Amino acid sequence: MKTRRIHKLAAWLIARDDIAITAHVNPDGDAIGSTLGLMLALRQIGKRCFVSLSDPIPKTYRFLPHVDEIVTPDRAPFPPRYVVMVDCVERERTGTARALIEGAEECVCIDHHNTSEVTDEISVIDTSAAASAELILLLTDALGGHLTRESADCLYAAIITDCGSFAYDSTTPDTFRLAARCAEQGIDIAGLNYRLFRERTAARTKLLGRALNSIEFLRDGRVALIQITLEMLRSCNATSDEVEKIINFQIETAGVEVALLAEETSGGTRLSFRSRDYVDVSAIAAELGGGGHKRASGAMTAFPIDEAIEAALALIDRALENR
Ligand SMILES: [Mn+2]
Repeated sequence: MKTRRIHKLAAWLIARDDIAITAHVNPDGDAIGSTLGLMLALRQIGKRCFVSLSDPIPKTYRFLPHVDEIVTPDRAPFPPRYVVMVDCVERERTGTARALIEGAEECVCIDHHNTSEVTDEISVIDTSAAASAELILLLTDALGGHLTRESADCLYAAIITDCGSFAYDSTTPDTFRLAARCAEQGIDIAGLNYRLFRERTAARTKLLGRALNSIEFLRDGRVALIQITLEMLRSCNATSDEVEKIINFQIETAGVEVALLAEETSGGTRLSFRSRDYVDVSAIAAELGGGGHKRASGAMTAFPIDEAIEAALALIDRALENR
């Protein structure tokens, strides 16, 4: 089934040219690595194509090969006739790249998220893939291209970001098989892992220290709370980017069911939630005007930090009681 669809998409691409490749806003490792991987495969078979993303590339991914060639949609090198959306299916999720899609003759998707939106005959949606990059590798084969050290770097980076270095439920035997094919190209496995998951700026390390020092365990240790104030960010010389991942330390504490991280901003409070087993934090975030997944969610509120925490804790308490 999957193979047949991928061959159909490959045939569609082989018959076309002048292609833009895009992905969702706030691009992650899979969005960036998969779009670059597809660009390299299409260039191998002589296609004119480029990658265009609405938002800037986060620092973590800026070492990937060809990442400098990614342009914002207003700087497209030519008006594309066709667009491939990677790692998302909703046109709105591509941000300003929507203009490219609207100016093109046709747009298809290749994605692994659960969705019912796509009904065309060409797009490939496969929720069994741990990353869109798995599908891009199979598409590379179907196009008659081959992996290179550069495309393997991009696709391996994409795979390990989405499956948490083979730690998430989404990891399948195929994930390992496809990652192994990347490894055969001589990629720097330890180096990629370090750059994508472990390397921190000094500011981030300092902020982490202050944050962990201030952690509060509430509700018999079932709730872990961290507050990041503007003063903490300033004193560590850290930016909002550097708050990311601190919440993992909270939820990875034995006995904790819900982690709440409240970050003070100039316009209010950003709340992040994680849960371990049973609390649906997407519902909690939704009540505060945000959203996300059952185990990871967030909301931006206009409340000052104390009030935002109070509101979030009331919802968390209700969820813990309703178990
Ligand atoms: Mn993905």
